Amino acid sequence: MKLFARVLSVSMVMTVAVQGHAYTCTPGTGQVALYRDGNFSGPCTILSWGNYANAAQMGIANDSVSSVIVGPGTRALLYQDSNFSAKLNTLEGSWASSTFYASMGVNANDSASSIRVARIDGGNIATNYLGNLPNNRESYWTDEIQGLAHDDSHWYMTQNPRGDSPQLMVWPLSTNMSGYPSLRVAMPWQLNRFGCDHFGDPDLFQHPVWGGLLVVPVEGCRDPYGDMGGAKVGVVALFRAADLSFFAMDTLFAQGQGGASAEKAAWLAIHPITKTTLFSSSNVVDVNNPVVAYEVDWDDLQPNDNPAYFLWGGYGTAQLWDAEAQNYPWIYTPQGGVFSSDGRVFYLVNGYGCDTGDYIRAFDADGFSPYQGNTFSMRTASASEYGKFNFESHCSTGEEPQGMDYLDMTGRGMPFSGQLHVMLLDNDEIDQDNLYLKHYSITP
Ligand SMILES: [Ca+2]
Ligand SMILES: [Ca+2]
Ligand SMILES: [Ca+2]
Ligand SMILES: [Ca+2]
Repeated sequence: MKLFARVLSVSMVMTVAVQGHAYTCTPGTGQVALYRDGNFSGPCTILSWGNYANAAQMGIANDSVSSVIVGPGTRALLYQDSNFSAKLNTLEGSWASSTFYASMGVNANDSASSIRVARIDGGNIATNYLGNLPNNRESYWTDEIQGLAHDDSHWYMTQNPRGDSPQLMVWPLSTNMSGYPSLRVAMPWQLNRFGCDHFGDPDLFQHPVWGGLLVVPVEGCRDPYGDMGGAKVGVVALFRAADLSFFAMDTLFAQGQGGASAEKAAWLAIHPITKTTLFSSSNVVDVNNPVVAYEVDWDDLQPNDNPAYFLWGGYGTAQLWDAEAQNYPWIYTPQGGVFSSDGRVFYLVNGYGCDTGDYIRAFDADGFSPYQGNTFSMRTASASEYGKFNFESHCSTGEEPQGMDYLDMTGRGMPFSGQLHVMLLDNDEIDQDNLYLKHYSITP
């Protein structure tokens, strides 16, 4: 917590210092200014929309950039090597004004050797790492913690503690999580009877009749309709946000269509604009196993303890495309997914063990159509111990990304800041797992 408070105070000081400063290089719309020294000092250059493959083209000494001003509506992609190799930083800001990056982030100072300057052709991405809060929190409620969601007053979490039933819990939104959840309940009999054994990263839907519903992906259930020959399936379970009581369930019938596991469902995300499209995937996302979009029939939903048909689909899909690498990345063990509140950016975090990579990837989700095949193009991915979009993860010691949520905490007077909130778990062998909740903002 101390670390987080320190990060916040530094950024506030920086904001004050920025005001009233006269800059040698002032970028306009579609431009960036690169400075040799920190805090926008020393020799500088202004670059317009385009690609600059080496230091000579950038017009500034190689491995020298220490601060950047990004003009309105502009995105700067900085690379450690020439010819756009080894992504260093994705820096962008608001449409209305310039954004000031007074430093380059972890291990990224004096490193840039090529740069792309682009228009923001998608929503703003929350790539600015603020810190952990809670930081290394260990408690009965952090062991195998899995996912995060919110409504206007509360956080909701899922957990699969070792040697105990999967759990749901709720916290006031104002908490710093140094205490204990205000309510924590075990997996109910309506799911136990099917042998379900895992809660994933949830989302929350405000139902006009039934009130807040926590929407949870659940794994390892025997098919509740009994029409899959005893095979296990992933399901969606709904719980009343008010008391975490069971409400209804249905199967994620399209999981594993491309060969991935049909019973895996580690995350789901409800589209924040349509509110009737629910996204999920199995344990692999690749060209054969796209993210699946289910249509949710909220209107006919009734509270009951039987399998209920509320998920439908034609069904739409989202292929995840990496335009820079020109491929559909193989994303193993997705752990959390969420949309920005305007629906324009889709975030997916994955990883478990050093061979799969621990990444937060951000995709352009503009123009999504729920009944068609869609392509979400990747805008950037996090790095570990590098740059502004730092997702520090030590896979060799068992650290594992978990669920995520998107909520703009600006101006709420809450312990956290930022818009994107991502869990990391340390997977201790001998005692309870410790939780790091990482926070990312759109602008520094
Ligand atoms: Ca420098
Ligand atoms: Ca370099
Ligand atoms: Ca979530
Ligand atoms: Ca521990």
